[in-house]
Amino acid sequence: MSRHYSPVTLIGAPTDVGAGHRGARLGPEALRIAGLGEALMARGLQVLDRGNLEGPRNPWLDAVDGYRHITEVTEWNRLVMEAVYGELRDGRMPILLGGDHCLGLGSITGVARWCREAGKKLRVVWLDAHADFNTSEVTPSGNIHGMPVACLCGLGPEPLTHLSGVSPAVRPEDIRQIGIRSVDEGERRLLKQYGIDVYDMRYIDEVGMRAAVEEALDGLDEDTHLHVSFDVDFLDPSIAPGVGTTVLGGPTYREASLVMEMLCDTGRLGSLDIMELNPLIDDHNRTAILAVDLVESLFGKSTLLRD
Ligand code: 5AB
Ligand code: MN
Ligand code: MN
Ligand code: MN
Repeated sequence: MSRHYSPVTLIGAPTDVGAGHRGARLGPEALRIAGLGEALMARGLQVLDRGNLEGPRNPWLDAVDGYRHITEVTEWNRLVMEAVYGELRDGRMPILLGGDHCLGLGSITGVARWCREAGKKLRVVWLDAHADFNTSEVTPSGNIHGMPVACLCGLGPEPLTHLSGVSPAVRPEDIRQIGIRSVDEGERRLLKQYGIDVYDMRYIDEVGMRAAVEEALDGLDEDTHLHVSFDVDFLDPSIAPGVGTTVLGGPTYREASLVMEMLCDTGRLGSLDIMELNPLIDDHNRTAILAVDLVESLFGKSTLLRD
């Protein structure tokens, strides 16, 4: 299926300031070396690689008041928000190369800001083993990569919840989470309280990936901007070992390919994050190569022969 896409822009965000392991700062380079830009060009897309954003270094300190590195996390998110928003304003599709997933906050805040201005609806599909809905009170780690979805929904510290001045940046009902299988206790309560639509692995086992994704995409129309936030730990660690926080029991290669193909089929993809890749704990860059393969499916590569 060929489809018209806006030109895409790669934006590297080389930091692990929100994570519990160091190494995700090397994610953008690993994705480039795995051939992300070339693969998209081979699919007929116009690709501009803007190189990497430059933000504060990771001071690697303990949590203060339930947060690690909140100042640095805020600055990185501000940079990401401006970069993502700027691309959309210029009619381009931003692809954020993480970097840890705390930056999903800046990316989606930038997307939401643009959607408000353009009069578009927003649907966020969050592919992850984790719900990333912790707060300073309930976090087991203080790592802010476990908090971006809560911050997007207005729950969190002011500098993070008000990155664009508007809070909540995203309405909870515009978010769908797929692949979830590791949720902390307090986090579970908050997810319920905020009514987040979670397609956890148990549900996927029971109804199948196709039905889960169909439900998650229900109601998408031509006025909807689809943002995909792809935490690579969404995938089963047997195929994707190169992430800091692996959780057993994730989607197989076929299931993940199906998700990407179904997201592609909507024709509404408007922005993408590829996050949490940590080449230091990978095996010869295989997780980056897999991520590139799945992104190709998101942009139309398919094994489907029947119409
Ligand atoms: B990721 C954990 N819930 O808050 C926490 O990889 C893990 O962006 C968070 O999904 C994982 O520390 C964050 C235990
Ligand atoms: Mn995540
Ligand atoms: Mn995760
Ligand atoms: Mn992680």
